[in-house]
Amino acid sequence: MKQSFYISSEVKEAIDNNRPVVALESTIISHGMPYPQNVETALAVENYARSNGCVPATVAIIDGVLTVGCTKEQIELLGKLGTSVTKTSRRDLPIVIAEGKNGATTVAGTMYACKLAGIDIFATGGIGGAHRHSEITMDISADLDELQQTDVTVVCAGAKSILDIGLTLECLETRGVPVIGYRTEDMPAFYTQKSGYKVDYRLDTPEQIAKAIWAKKQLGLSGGMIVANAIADEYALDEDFVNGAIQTALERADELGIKGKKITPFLLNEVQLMTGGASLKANIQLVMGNVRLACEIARALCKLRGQQ
Ligand code: PSU
Ligand code: MN
Repeated sequence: MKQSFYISSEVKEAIDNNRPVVALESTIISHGMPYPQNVETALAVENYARSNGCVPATVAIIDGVLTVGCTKEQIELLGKLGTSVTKTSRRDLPIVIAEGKNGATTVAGTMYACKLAGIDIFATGGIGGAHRHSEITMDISADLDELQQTDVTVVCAGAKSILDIGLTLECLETRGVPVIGYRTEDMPAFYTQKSGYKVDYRLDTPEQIAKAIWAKKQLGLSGGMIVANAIADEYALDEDFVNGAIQTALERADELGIKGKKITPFLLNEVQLMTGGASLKANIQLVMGNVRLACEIARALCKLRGQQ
């Protein structure tokens, strides 16, 4: 029978030799941005990581194989296929693999692949979380439960306010997931630097973050960590402008009765259509910023491991 899991030799070699690796997810490619900007961004991010002494590991399911370290051609395929690729969270993994399909892994799906591969750091745009009214609908992303159990640090620009960020932070606290603000006390809201909520801890250097990851490992404390890295000021969008678009998107989703795994991609797409090029540009820039920070943390962590 075909193997269900594949790790590229470049990624494997880096892990085996304590060289820094940064994982990247693929739902952001297929469901998070339009073609061709999705492919351009995914490839630019990989190039950036390489030129910064790190090995990028884009994760996706390709023809039924959970792949850590996709090729350029595979990234192009995922970008072109877009939302016709199955969005793959933890619960979707076995079926997409058994059916031999292509799957774009979410934060949860990617974290699980990182665990199998032995990758500590993963950079993305925004995480899933507790949706608005989730106290009634129970629509809370599997990303949060994955963060509870899987030992991977996720560098993100916070969560979009399509979610209830306050409830998301409560869920993370319950699950024992530290939320670290990088050079900020504020929980960022993806397109904007502030959400109105605070992070748990502020740390100002990649070395301090690496130390926290290392301490967690030494204690055998399972579960992940969030590093919230706010979008750079020059790329941040106007709060009222974004929130207006989000409000309209939420009303549309309600009218159309969109629920379940479709709701996040629907809201992302609506907001992107309403805010046009500005939000796409912001999205691309914040991902780049997160990869930059993830590379620095990955390098600092390798240094700590090397000293053992
Ligand atoms: N939020 C974004 N961009 C994204 C996602 C969330 O701003 O691309 C994607 C991520 O892959 C995340 C997933 O893991 O959506 C969460 O989906 P759900 O809420 O269905 O778990
Ligand atoms: Mn959901």
